[in-house]
Formats: sequence, structure tokens, C-alpha cells
Amino acid sequence: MIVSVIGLGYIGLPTAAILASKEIEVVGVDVNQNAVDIINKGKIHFVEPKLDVLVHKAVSDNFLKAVTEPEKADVFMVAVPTPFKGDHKPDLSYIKSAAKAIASVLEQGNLVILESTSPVGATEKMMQWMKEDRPDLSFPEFGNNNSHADISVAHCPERVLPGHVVRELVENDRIIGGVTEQCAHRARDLYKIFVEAECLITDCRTAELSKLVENSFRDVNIAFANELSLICDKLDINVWEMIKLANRHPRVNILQPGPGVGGHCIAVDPWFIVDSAPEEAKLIRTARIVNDNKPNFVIDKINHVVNSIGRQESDLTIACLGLAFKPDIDDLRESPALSIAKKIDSMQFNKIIIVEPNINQLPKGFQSNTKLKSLDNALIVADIVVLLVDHSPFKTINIELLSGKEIIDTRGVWSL
Ligand code: SAJ
Repeated sequence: MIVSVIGLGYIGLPTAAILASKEIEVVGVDVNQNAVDIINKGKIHFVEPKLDVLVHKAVSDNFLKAVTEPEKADVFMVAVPTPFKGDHKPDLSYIKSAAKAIASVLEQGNLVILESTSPVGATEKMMQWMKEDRPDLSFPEFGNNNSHADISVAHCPERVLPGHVVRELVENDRIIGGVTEQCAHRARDLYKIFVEAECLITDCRTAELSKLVENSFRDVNIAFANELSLICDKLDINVWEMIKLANRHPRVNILQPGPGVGGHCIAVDPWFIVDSAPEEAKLIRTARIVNDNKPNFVIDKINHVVNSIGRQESDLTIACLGLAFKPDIDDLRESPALSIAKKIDSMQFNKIIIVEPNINQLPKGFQSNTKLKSLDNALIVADIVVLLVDHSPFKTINIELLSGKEIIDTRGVWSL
């Protein structure tokens, strides 16, 4: 059996490598030539613990290779981005390109699985795009379990946590949503090769919504914590202490407030539900708005601190600790820390120091007086320190190094 994984990013590459570790022949496909070259050298192009070892072994054992154009295979797994457009409407263009590319090499008996988190109906759209290009092949019909088609199609949403992908790929239960039951069973047989947990069968629409709901559940709960942080700020109460105490109730489990919600999943997926049911998804939409407003609150705090010390911005050096969307990764997508740093960049500070231990250079768009520096340097020269990401090295600093500085700790790690 040959499995082709389309999209060798945060989900596709670990999935390809784990299948290859089970001695399945895997061909990874990515339009990014640079990523393909790096993978073929047995290396990885982003930070994810334990993935480098897995990819290195898979490539050296000849079970994994990367290419830029799809080749014939038995199974195609699509793990491409599903961002939203400016109006929060889902952008399925990457799925469409993948479907068209697969269609050109599709053969009778193939199984096509959509792993990308997608709005309800996307799996059937992907199938439609393949169907348009391949009228010679028959495709399944949603819910018609008696039909026998040349191609099987399913949606098996990824649900692994960045930073723990290698373990969670194996240990998390999987939802397997078929266009028909037969499609779901075929997909389950594939996942059973590497998933040690349960593979739960349903239809593709239910699988699509359940994935969106998982991330919306988390978004709504983080919004609750973020709203509490605004309330506590107004009432001059330490929100982290208050949450710790409230969580001692046996049925209360409040999440942690922060500078906002980032990443390509939780900050995006709830909008797909809002787009499908705008009148009904009131709470889900409000949670998005609450979380998206948190960076503005942090900027207000910075302005307040500047005013309270009675000095001009142009006389001050400010340090931003962290740019990633969460701790100990290099992923800056939809990062609230990045958006706050960009806002600070447009203010009039004398110097702006960014500390992000997981990247080697600043992303584009920063001005020349904004520099990427070490933590040690930042702690020596900064007048104001804004902690934006709870990266491990920030948690263990000697608190005395912060004395005499203005501190804005958006993650509550220093318990000041
Ligand atoms: N965050 C908080 N407070 C918290 C928890 C998280 O502010 O208490 C913030 C983080 O700092 C980050 C954002 O939320 O900015 C999202 O981080 P996360 O760790 O909650 O989740 P992701 O985006 O890394 O991964 C999520 C996971 N979904 C759920 O936990 C329901 C993961 O299992 C999914 O596979 C992933 O989305 C995805 O790819 O959809």
C-alpha cells in the first residue's frame, strides 16, 4: 500500500512520518520546494518535539519521501490549511487545489481522506471537485450506504495539540466520518495502523462539526477566563489567584486568561460555525470577539503604565517576551503576541526589544529600532517588560532581575 499525504505542515508531516514508522510506503506532497528538500534530507522545517527523530528514521529507512506533485497511490490524506478570508468566511482554496491535484492521478479503488479542519460540507465539496475532473470514476453519495463507488471519501479531522503531536497522534481517539459507512470503515482500517486509541465512526458532516465544536468549546472557555481578567483588573483583584481558588470547587475548571487566543485552529474554526449558522451561534461569535479584543486591552495597559511613570515613550525601552501563539513552539500564526508586538512597534518607544527563543529572525513588517535580542540583554536594558508568552526560559528567570522595571505579565507566570 502507498499512502500519499498532501500538505507536509504541522499535521501532514507528523502523520506521514508515523505511518512510515509502521513500514508503510509514504509519499508526502507539498508545493513548498524548500520544505520538500529539507524533509528529503531527513530534517524538519518547523519546531515540534520528537518529530525530527521520526522523520530522520522514516527517510533513512526509505519509507518516506517528499515530492512537489502528487503521484499515484492507494490512499490520499489531505492536510492543507483552511484559513478564513477577511470577512471570516472559510477559504477552501487549498482543499480545492489538493482535490484537483489528486484527481489527476486518482484510480479506481482509491481512498481519499480530508484531515484539514473544515466547515460542514467541505468533504462533499472536495469530492465534487474531484468528480468534475474525473467523470470516468464513480464517487459515493452522502448517506447512501448501498451505493458501490470506485472511490471512497472520508473526513478524519486532526485533533492533536501542537507541541505534543507525536504522542497525541497515537494516543487520541479519532473521529472517522465517511461519506458512506463503507468509506468510514475503509478509513478506520487505515487509522488503526497507528492509532492506539478508539476510532469512532460517523458520517462526514458530523465529523466536520464535532471538530469545529471541540475548538469552539475551548475558545468559549478561554473567553470566559479573559473576561474574568478584565473584571478583576477593574476591581483590582489578582485574576490568577481568584481562578485558582474558584477551581477548588469540584465542578469548576476555569482556563487561564492571556493576551488573546492564537494559532490557526482555535482563533479560526469557531468562525466556520458562525458562518454556517450566523443567527444561532451567538455565544460562539461573542467568545471570538472577547478573545480578539484582548490584545487591545494589553496595549491600553502599556499606555497606562507609560502615563503613570510620567515619562515619554521616546525616552523608554520596552521588551516584549515571546511572539509565538503559545509556549515552547515557533508558530506565529494568528499570534496575539505578534499582533501586540506589531502595535508596540508602531508606538514611539526609543527601543523595542523582542525576545523569542524559538526563531532566528524577526518576521517582516517591524521597524528598524525593533530588534530580536536575548532574554539576558532584554532584562538589562528594558524599562518596561511585557510578558506575552509563557515560554519555559521566561518562567525560570531570577525575579530580582525585574526589580525597578515596569512589568506587564499577561500570562500570570511571575506571580508578582
Ligand atoms: N490559551 C489561553 N488560555 C488557556 C489555554 C489556551 O489563553 O487556558 C490560548 C493559547 O495561549 C493559544 C490558544 O489559546 O494562544 C490556543 O492554544 P491551545 O493550546 O488551547 O490549542 P491549539 O490551538 O494549540 O490546539 C487546538 C487543540 N484543540 C483543543 O484543545 C480543543 C488541538 O487538540 C487541536 O488539534 C488543534 O487546536 C487543531 O489543530 O485544531
